[in-house]
Amino acid sequence: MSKIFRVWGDIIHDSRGDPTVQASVQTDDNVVGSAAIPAGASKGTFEASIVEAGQAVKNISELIEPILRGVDVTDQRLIDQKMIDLDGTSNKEKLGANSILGVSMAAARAGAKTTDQELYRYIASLDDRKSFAIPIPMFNLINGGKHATNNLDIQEFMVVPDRISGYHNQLSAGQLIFTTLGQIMDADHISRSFGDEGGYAPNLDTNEMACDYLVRAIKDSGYKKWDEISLGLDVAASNVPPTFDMTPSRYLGFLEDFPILSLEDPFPEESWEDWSKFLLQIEKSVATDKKILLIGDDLYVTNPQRLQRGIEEKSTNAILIKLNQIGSVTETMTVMEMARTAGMVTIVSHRSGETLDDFIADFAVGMGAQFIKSGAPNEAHPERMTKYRRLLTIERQLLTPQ
Ligand code: 2PG
Ligand code: MG
Repeated sequence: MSKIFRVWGDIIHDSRGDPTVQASVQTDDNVVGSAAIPAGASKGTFEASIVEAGQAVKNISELIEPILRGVDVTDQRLIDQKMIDLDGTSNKEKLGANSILGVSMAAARAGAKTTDQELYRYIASLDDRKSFAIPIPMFNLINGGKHATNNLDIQEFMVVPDRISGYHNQLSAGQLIFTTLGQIMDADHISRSFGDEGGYAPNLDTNEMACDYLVRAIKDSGYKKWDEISLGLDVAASNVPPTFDMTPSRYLGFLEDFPILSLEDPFPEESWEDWSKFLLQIEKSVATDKKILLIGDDLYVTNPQRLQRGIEEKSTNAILIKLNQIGSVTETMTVMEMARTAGMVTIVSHRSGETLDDFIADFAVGMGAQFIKSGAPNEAHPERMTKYRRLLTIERQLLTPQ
Protein backbone atom coordinates (compact mmCIF):
# COMPACT_ATOMS: atom_id res chain seq x y z
CA MET A 1 0.00 0.00 0.00
CA SER A 2 1.33 3.42 -0.97
CA LYS A 3 0.74 6.03 1.67
CA ILE A 4 0.60 9.78 1.17
CA PHE A 5 3.81 11.30 2.44
CA ARG A 6 3.91 14.86 1.11
CA VAL A 7 1.33 17.26 -0.39
CA TRP A 8 2.16 20.68 -1.83
CA GLY A 9 1.02 23.37 -4.22
CA ASP A 10 2.76 25.62 -6.76
CA ILE A 11 1.51 28.76 -8.44
CA ILE A 12 1.26 28.55 -12.23
CA HIS A 13 -0.73 30.68 -14.71
CA ASP A 14 -3.74 29.72 -16.77
CA SER A 15 -4.42 30.50 -20.43
CA ARG A 16 -5.76 33.95 -19.53
CA GLY A 17 -2.59 34.66 -17.60
CA ASP A 18 -4.26 34.47 -14.22
CA PRO A 19 -2.47 32.76 -11.32
CA THR A 20 -3.79 29.33 -10.41
CA VAL A 21 -2.65 26.38 -8.36
CA GLN A 22 -0.93 23.14 -9.34
CA ALA A 23 -1.16 20.57 -6.56
CA SER A 24 1.08 17.55 -6.06
CA VAL A 25 0.81 14.43 -3.94
CA GLN A 26 3.85 12.26 -3.21
CA THR A 27 3.69 8.77 -1.72
CA ASP A 28 6.10 7.07 0.66
CA ASP A 29 7.38 5.00 -2.28
CA ASN A 30 8.16 8.17 -4.23
CA VAL A 31 5.32 8.27 -6.71
CA VAL A 32 4.16 11.82 -7.53
CA GLY A 33 0.86 12.87 -9.05
CA SER A 34 0.17 16.51 -10.00
CA ALA A 35 -2.88 18.40 -11.26
CA ALA A 36 -3.65 22.00 -12.23
CA ILE A 37 -6.88 23.91 -11.68
CA PRO A 38 -8.69 25.84 -14.43
CA ALA A 39 -10.96 28.88 -13.97
CA GLY A 40 -14.27 29.98 -15.46
CA ALA A 41 -15.24 33.45 -16.73
CA SER A 42 -18.99 32.89 -16.97
CA LYS A 43 -19.33 31.31 -13.57
CA GLY A 44 -22.52 30.05 -11.98
CA THR A 45 -23.50 31.87 -8.79
CA PHE A 46 -23.73 28.56 -6.95
CA GLU A 47 -20.28 27.22 -7.83
CA ALA A 48 -18.02 26.20 -4.95
CA SER A 49 -15.80 29.04 -3.67
CA ILE A 50 -12.15 29.35 -4.50
CA VAL A 51 -9.37 31.09 -2.65
CA GLU A 52 -6.58 33.17 -4.17
CA ALA A 53 -3.78 30.96 -5.63
CA GLY A 54 -1.19 31.90 -3.00
CA GLN A 55 -3.66 31.11 -0.24
CA ALA A 56 -4.46 27.76 -1.90
CA VAL A 57 -0.75 26.86 -1.88
CA LYS A 58 -0.61 27.72 1.82
CA ASN A 59 -3.81 25.78 2.62
CA ILE A 60 -2.50 22.71 0.81
CA SER A 61 0.79 22.47 2.69
CA GLU A 62 -0.28 23.81 6.07
CA LEU A 63 -3.80 22.43 6.47
CA ILE A 64 -4.32 19.60 4.00
CA GLU A 65 -0.97 17.81 4.15
CA PRO A 66 -1.22 17.07 7.92
CA ILE A 67 -4.62 15.35 7.59
CA LEU A 68 -3.65 13.28 4.55
CA ARG A 69 -0.20 12.08 5.62
CA GLY A 70 -0.29 8.28 6.03
CA VAL A 71 -3.56 7.79 4.12
CA ASP A 72 -3.67 5.11 1.39
CA VAL A 73 -3.34 7.09 -1.86
CA THR A 74 -5.81 4.79 -3.63
CA ASP A 75 -8.57 5.50 -1.09
CA GLN A 76 -9.99 8.39 -3.13
CA ARG A 77 -13.23 8.58 -1.18
CA LEU A 78 -11.47 8.86 2.15
CA ILE A 79 -9.00 11.44 0.83
CA ASP A 80 -11.82 13.63 -0.49
CA GLN A 81 -13.99 13.16 2.58
CA LYS A 82 -11.18 14.17 4.92
CA MET A 83 -10.70 17.43 3.00
CA ILE A 84 -14.46 18.10 2.86
CA ASP A 85 -14.71 17.52 6.63
CA LEU A 86 -11.72 19.73 7.35
CA ASP A 87 -13.26 22.49 5.25
CA GLY A 88 -16.56 22.11 7.07
CA THR A 89 -18.51 24.63 4.91
CA SER A 90 -21.18 23.88 2.30
CA ASN A 91 -19.34 25.67 -0.53
CA LYS A 92 -15.68 24.96 0.36
CA GLU A 93 -15.06 28.56 1.27
CA LYS A 94 -12.59 27.80 4.05
CA LEU A 95 -9.98 25.79 2.14
CA GLY A 96 -11.13 26.72 -1.37
CA ALA A 97 -12.43 24.34 -4.04
CA ASN A 98 -9.20 24.98 -5.93
CA SER A 99 -7.05 23.68 -3.03
CA ILE A 100 -9.27 20.63 -2.43
CA LEU A 101 -9.79 19.67 -6.07
CA GLY A 102 -6.10 20.13 -6.90
CA VAL A 103 -5.13 17.62 -4.21
CA SER A 104 -8.04 15.35 -5.11
CA MET A 105 -7.00 15.12 -8.77
CA ALA A 106 -3.30 14.84 -7.91
CA ALA A 107 -4.11 11.94 -5.56
CA ALA A 108 -6.05 10.19 -8.35
CA ARG A 109 -3.04 10.55 -10.66
CA ALA A 110 -0.70 9.18 -7.97
CA GLY A 111 -3.19 6.36 -7.32
CA ALA A 112 -3.21 5.43 -11.00
CA LYS A 113 0.59 5.39 -11.08
CA THR A 114 1.02 3.26 -7.95
CA THR A 115 -1.43 0.70 -9.33
CA ASP A 116 0.26 0.89 -12.73
CA GLN A 117 -2.87 1.86 -14.63
CA GLU A 118 -3.80 4.48 -17.16
CA LEU A 119 -5.74 7.25 -15.40
CA TYR A 120 -9.01 6.55 -17.25
CA ARG A 121 -8.86 2.90 -16.20
CA TYR A 122 -8.11 3.86 -12.63
CA ILE A 123 -11.06 6.32 -12.55
CA ALA A 124 -13.31 3.65 -14.06
CA SER A 125 -12.22 1.22 -11.35
CA LEU A 126 -13.27 3.72 -8.65
CA ASP A 127 -16.74 3.64 -10.21
CA ASP A 128 -16.75 -0.12 -10.99
CA ARG A 129 -16.93 0.53 -14.72
CA LYS A 130 -15.37 -1.89 -17.17
CA SER A 131 -16.22 -0.72 -20.67
CA PHE A 132 -14.85 2.37 -22.36
CA ALA A 133 -15.87 4.67 -25.16
CA ILE A 134 -14.44 7.99 -26.33
CA PRO A 135 -16.88 10.88 -25.77
CA ILE A 136 -17.98 12.89 -28.81
CA PRO A 137 -16.23 16.28 -28.89
CA MET A 138 -18.16 19.55 -29.02
CA PHE A 139 -15.82 21.98 -30.80
CA ASN A 140 -16.37 25.64 -29.94
CA LEU A 141 -15.45 27.36 -33.23
CA ILE A 142 -16.98 30.81 -32.64
CA ASN A 143 -16.57 32.52 -29.27
CA GLY A 144 -18.75 35.31 -27.90
CA GLY A 145 -20.20 36.49 -24.58
CA LYS A 146 -17.71 36.73 -21.73
CA HIS A 147 -15.12 34.76 -23.72
CA ALA A 148 -14.47 37.43 -26.32
CA THR A 149 -14.51 41.18 -26.92
CA ASN A 150 -16.76 40.95 -29.99
CA ASN A 151 -20.48 41.75 -30.25
CA LEU A 152 -21.92 38.20 -30.10
CA ASP A 153 -24.09 37.63 -27.03
CA ILE A 154 -24.16 33.85 -27.27
CA GLN A 155 -21.01 32.51 -25.66
CA GLU A 156 -20.28 29.37 -27.68
CA PHE A 157 -21.11 28.29 -31.23
CA MET A 158 -20.05 24.69 -31.55
CA VAL A 159 -19.89 21.97 -34.19
CA VAL A 160 -20.53 18.41 -33.01
CA PRO A 161 -19.50 15.50 -35.27
CA ASP A 162 -22.03 13.22 -33.62
CA ARG A 163 -22.75 11.06 -36.62
CA ILE A 164 -19.19 10.44 -37.72
CA SER A 165 -17.73 7.27 -36.33
CA GLY A 166 -14.28 7.06 -34.79
CA TYR A 167 -12.89 9.80 -32.58
CA HIS A 168 -9.89 10.40 -34.89
CA ASN A 169 -12.31 11.10 -37.76
CA GLN A 170 -14.33 13.44 -35.53
CA LEU A 171 -11.19 15.38 -34.59
CA SER A 172 -10.09 15.68 -38.23
CA ALA A 173 -13.57 16.89 -39.19
CA GLY A 174 -13.48 19.54 -36.44
CA GLN A 175 -10.04 20.75 -37.52
CA LEU A 176 -10.98 20.90 -41.21
CA ILE A 177 -14.21 22.78 -40.52
CA PHE A 178 -12.34 25.21 -38.26
CA THR A 179 -9.77 25.97 -40.97
CA THR A 180 -12.46 26.25 -43.65
CA LEU A 181 -14.43 28.64 -41.46
CA GLY A 182 -11.39 30.91 -41.19
CA GLN A 183 -11.00 30.91 -44.98
CA ILE A 184 -14.67 31.76 -45.51
CA MET A 185 -14.45 34.65 -43.07
CA ASP A 186 -11.29 35.90 -44.76
CA ALA A 187 -13.05 35.80 -48.13
CA ASP A 188 -15.92 37.81 -46.61
CA HIS A 189 -13.38 40.31 -45.19
CA ILE A 190 -14.52 39.62 -41.65
CA SER A 191 -11.87 40.43 -39.13
CA ARG A 192 -11.47 37.49 -36.83
CA SER A 193 -9.41 37.53 -33.68
CA PHE A 194 -9.51 34.62 -31.26
CA GLY A 195 -11.57 34.24 -28.11
CA ASP A 196 -10.59 32.64 -24.80
CA GLU A 197 -11.41 29.11 -25.96
CA GLY A 198 -9.37 29.35 -29.17
CA GLY A 199 -12.33 29.86 -31.52
CA TYR A 200 -12.79 32.85 -33.85
CA ALA A 201 -14.33 35.95 -32.31
CA PRO A 202 -15.76 37.98 -35.23
CA ASN A 203 -18.20 40.88 -35.00
CA LEU A 204 -21.37 39.82 -36.81
CA ASP A 205 -24.73 41.54 -37.27
CA THR A 206 -26.65 38.82 -35.46
CA ASN A 207 -26.03 35.69 -33.41
CA GLU A 208 -27.89 33.75 -36.09
CA MET A 209 -25.21 34.76 -38.61
CA ALA A 210 -22.64 32.83 -36.60
CA CYS A 211 -24.72 29.69 -37.10
CA ASP A 212 -24.94 30.46 -40.83
CA TYR A 213 -21.16 30.59 -40.97
CA LEU A 214 -20.84 27.24 -39.21
CA VAL A 215 -23.27 25.63 -41.64
CA ARG A 216 -21.35 27.08 -44.60
CA ALA A 217 -18.07 25.80 -43.19
CA ILE A 218 -19.56 22.32 -42.66
CA LYS A 219 -20.75 22.18 -46.29
CA ASP A 220 -17.59 23.68 -47.78
CA SER A 221 -15.55 21.09 -45.89
CA GLY A 222 -17.51 18.34 -47.66
CA TYR A 223 -19.63 17.24 -44.71
CA LYS A 224 -23.38 16.93 -44.47
CA LYS A 225 -25.15 18.97 -41.82
CA TRP A 226 -27.38 16.84 -39.55
CA ASP A 227 -26.32 13.54 -41.18
CA GLU A 228 -22.72 13.97 -40.08
CA ILE A 229 -22.25 17.23 -38.18
CA SER A 230 -24.61 19.12 -35.87
CA LEU A 231 -24.37 22.42 -34.06
CA GLY A 232 -24.35 23.17 -30.34
CA LEU A 233 -24.95 26.51 -28.62
CA ASP A 234 -24.02 27.65 -25.13
CA VAL A 235 -26.04 30.80 -24.46
CA ALA A 236 -24.67 31.20 -20.91
CA ALA A 237 -27.90 33.10 -20.22
CA SER A 238 -26.92 34.17 -16.71
CA ASN A 239 -24.21 36.28 -18.34
CA VAL A 240 -25.86 37.83 -21.43
CA PRO A 241 -26.72 41.56 -21.65
CA PRO A 242 -30.27 42.49 -20.54
CA THR A 243 -31.23 43.28 -24.16
CA PHE A 244 -30.73 39.66 -25.25
CA ASP A 245 -33.94 37.96 -26.40
CA MET A 246 -34.17 34.62 -24.57
CA THR A 247 -37.77 33.78 -25.36
CA PRO A 248 -38.65 30.16 -26.13
CA SER A 249 -39.96 31.23 -29.55
CA ARG A 250 -36.57 32.62 -30.50
CA TYR A 251 -34.86 29.39 -29.48
CA LEU A 252 -37.43 27.33 -31.37
CA GLY A 253 -36.54 29.47 -34.40
CA PHE A 254 -32.88 28.50 -33.96
CA LEU A 255 -33.85 24.84 -33.72
CA GLU A 256 -35.89 25.06 -36.91
CA ASP A 257 -33.36 27.01 -38.94
CA PHE A 258 -30.17 25.21 -37.98
CA PRO A 259 -29.11 21.59 -37.36
CA ILE A 260 -28.84 22.13 -33.62
CA LEU A 261 -28.21 19.12 -31.40
CA SER A 262 -27.60 20.89 -28.10
CA LEU A 263 -28.66 24.05 -26.32
CA GLU A 264 -26.82 24.87 -23.09
CA ASP A 265 -27.99 27.40 -20.48
CA PRO A 266 -30.70 29.09 -22.64
CA PHE A 267 -32.24 30.48 -19.43
CA PRO A 268 -30.71 31.97 -16.26
CA GLU A 269 -29.72 29.74 -13.37
CA GLU A 270 -32.76 30.62 -11.22
CA SER A 271 -35.46 30.40 -13.92
CA TRP A 272 -36.33 26.77 -13.08
CA GLU A 273 -39.86 27.03 -14.52
CA ASP A 274 -38.69 28.25 -17.92
CA TRP A 275 -36.41 25.24 -18.20
CA SER A 276 -38.99 22.52 -17.59
CA LYS A 277 -41.61 24.23 -19.78
CA PHE A 278 -39.10 24.50 -22.60
CA LEU A 279 -38.01 20.87 -22.30
CA LEU A 280 -41.63 19.79 -22.74
CA GLN A 281 -42.00 22.16 -25.65
CA ILE A 282 -38.98 20.91 -27.59
CA GLU A 283 -39.89 17.30 -26.95
CA LYS A 284 -43.27 17.99 -28.56
CA SER A 285 -42.69 20.56 -31.25
CA VAL A 286 -39.36 19.94 -32.90
CA ALA A 287 -39.71 17.56 -35.80
CA THR A 288 -36.44 15.70 -35.95
CA ASP A 289 -35.18 12.19 -35.59
CA LYS A 290 -32.57 13.53 -33.20
CA LYS A 291 -33.14 14.15 -29.56
CA ILE A 292 -32.25 17.78 -28.76
CA LEU A 293 -30.05 18.06 -25.71
CA LEU A 294 -31.07 20.74 -23.25
CA ILE A 295 -27.96 21.11 -21.11
CA GLY A 296 -27.76 22.62 -17.63
CA ASP A 297 -24.39 24.15 -16.74
CA ASP A 298 -24.74 27.24 -14.52
CA LEU A 299 -28.16 25.80 -13.62
CA TYR A 300 -26.64 22.76 -11.87
CA VAL A 301 -23.00 23.77 -11.22
CA THR A 302 -22.28 20.02 -10.86
CA ASN A 303 -24.02 20.18 -7.50
CA PRO A 304 -26.03 17.16 -6.26
CA GLN A 305 -28.77 19.23 -4.60
CA ARG A 306 -29.35 21.36 -7.67
CA LEU A 307 -29.27 18.30 -9.92
CA GLN A 308 -31.80 16.59 -7.64
CA ARG A 309 -34.17 19.51 -8.13
CA GLY A 310 -33.61 19.36 -11.91
CA ILE A 311 -34.40 15.64 -11.94
CA GLU A 312 -37.58 16.15 -9.93
CA GLU A 313 -38.77 19.08 -12.05
CA LYS A 314 -37.60 17.54 -15.34
CA SER A 315 -35.63 20.69 -16.09
CA THR A 316 -33.20 19.25 -18.64
CA ASN A 317 -32.21 16.01 -20.33
CA ALA A 318 -28.46 16.68 -20.09
CA ILE A 319 -25.92 18.09 -17.63
CA LEU A 320 -22.54 19.76 -18.06
CA ILE A 321 -19.94 18.39 -15.67
CA LYS A 322 -17.10 20.56 -14.36
CA LEU A 323 -14.94 19.19 -11.57
CA ASN A 324 -14.11 22.64 -10.23
CA GLN A 325 -17.75 23.69 -9.89
CA ILE A 326 -18.13 21.22 -7.01
CA GLY A 327 -14.51 20.76 -5.99
CA SER A 328 -13.58 17.07 -5.61
CA VAL A 329 -13.25 13.96 -7.77
CA THR A 330 -15.59 11.88 -5.57
CA GLU A 331 -18.41 14.44 -5.53
CA THR A 332 -18.16 14.88 -9.30
CA MET A 333 -18.45 11.10 -9.72
CA THR A 334 -21.54 11.07 -7.49
CA VAL A 335 -23.21 13.76 -9.61
CA MET A 336 -22.45 11.82 -12.80
CA GLU A 337 -23.90 8.65 -11.31
CA MET A 338 -27.05 10.55 -10.28
CA ALA A 339 -27.41 12.00 -13.77
CA ARG A 340 -26.86 8.64 -15.42
CA THR A 341 -29.45 6.95 -13.18
CA ALA A 342 -31.93 9.69 -14.11
CA GLY A 343 -31.28 9.03 -17.81
CA MET A 344 -29.51 12.32 -18.45
CA VAL A 345 -26.74 12.72 -21.00
CA THR A 346 -23.44 13.84 -19.47
CA ILE A 347 -20.94 16.27 -21.01
CA VAL A 348 -17.58 16.73 -19.29
CA SER A 349 -16.24 20.24 -19.77
CA HIS A 350 -13.09 22.33 -19.56
CA ARG A 351 -13.16 25.95 -18.31
CA SER A 352 -12.46 29.07 -20.36
CA GLY A 353 -9.27 29.70 -18.37
CA GLU A 354 -7.39 26.41 -18.87
CA THR A 355 -4.00 24.84 -18.21
CA LEU A 356 -2.07 22.07 -19.94
CA ASP A 357 -3.67 19.54 -17.59
CA ASP A 358 -5.57 16.87 -19.56
CA PHE A 359 -7.29 15.21 -16.58
CA ILE A 360 -10.79 15.79 -18.01
CA ALA A 361 -10.05 13.59 -21.04
CA ASP A 362 -9.33 10.57 -18.82
CA PHE A 363 -12.16 11.51 -16.49
CA ALA A 364 -14.70 11.65 -19.33
CA VAL A 365 -13.63 8.23 -20.66
CA GLY A 366 -13.38 6.64 -17.22
CA MET A 367 -16.83 7.90 -16.22
CA GLY A 368 -18.51 7.06 -19.53
CA ALA A 369 -19.50 10.64 -20.50
CA GLN A 370 -21.19 10.83 -23.90
CA PHE A 371 -19.66 14.19 -24.87
CA ILE A 372 -16.71 16.43 -24.02
CA LYS A 373 -16.19 20.19 -24.46
CA SER A 374 -12.62 21.46 -24.76
CA GLY A 375 -12.93 24.56 -26.94
CA ALA A 376 -11.66 24.93 -30.50
CA PRO A 377 -9.43 22.26 -32.09
CA ASN A 378 -6.91 25.05 -32.59
CA GLU A 379 -3.23 24.00 -32.70
CA ALA A 380 -2.24 27.45 -31.48
CA HIS A 381 -4.08 26.77 -28.21
CA PRO A 382 -2.28 23.86 -26.52
CA GLU A 383 -4.45 24.18 -23.40
CA ARG A 384 -7.43 23.07 -25.57
CA MET A 385 -5.51 20.58 -27.72
CA THR A 386 -3.92 18.57 -24.87
CA LYS A 387 -7.37 17.19 -24.00
CA TYR A 388 -8.23 16.38 -27.63
CA ARG A 389 -4.80 14.77 -28.13
CA ARG A 390 -5.06 12.68 -24.98
CA LEU A 391 -8.33 11.27 -26.32
CA LEU A 392 -6.49 10.22 -29.50
CA THR A 393 -3.97 8.33 -27.37
CA ILE A 394 -6.73 6.67 -25.38
CA GLU A 395 -8.61 5.75 -28.57
CA ARG A 396 -5.44 4.13 -29.93
CA GLN A 397 -5.04 2.13 -26.71
CA LEU A 398 -8.65 0.97 -26.82
CA LEU A 399 -8.29 -0.11 -30.45
CA THR A 400 -5.10 -2.04 -29.70
CA PRO A 401 -5.71 -5.24 -27.75
CA GLN A 402 -3.93 -4.94 -24.38
C1 2PG B 1 -19.10 27.16 -20.04
C2 2PG B 1 -17.62 27.27 -19.75
C3 2PG B 1 -16.71 26.43 -20.60
P1 2PG B 1 -16.56 29.14 -18.29
O1 2PG B 1 -19.86 28.10 -19.77
O2 2PG B 1 -19.58 26.11 -20.45
O3 2PG B 1 -16.89 26.55 -21.96
O4 2PG B 1 -17.19 28.60 -19.68
O5 2PG B 1 -15.41 28.27 -17.98
O6 2PG B 1 -16.16 30.57 -18.58
O7 2PG B 1 -17.63 29.05 -17.27
MG1 MG C 1 -21.69 26.79 -20.17
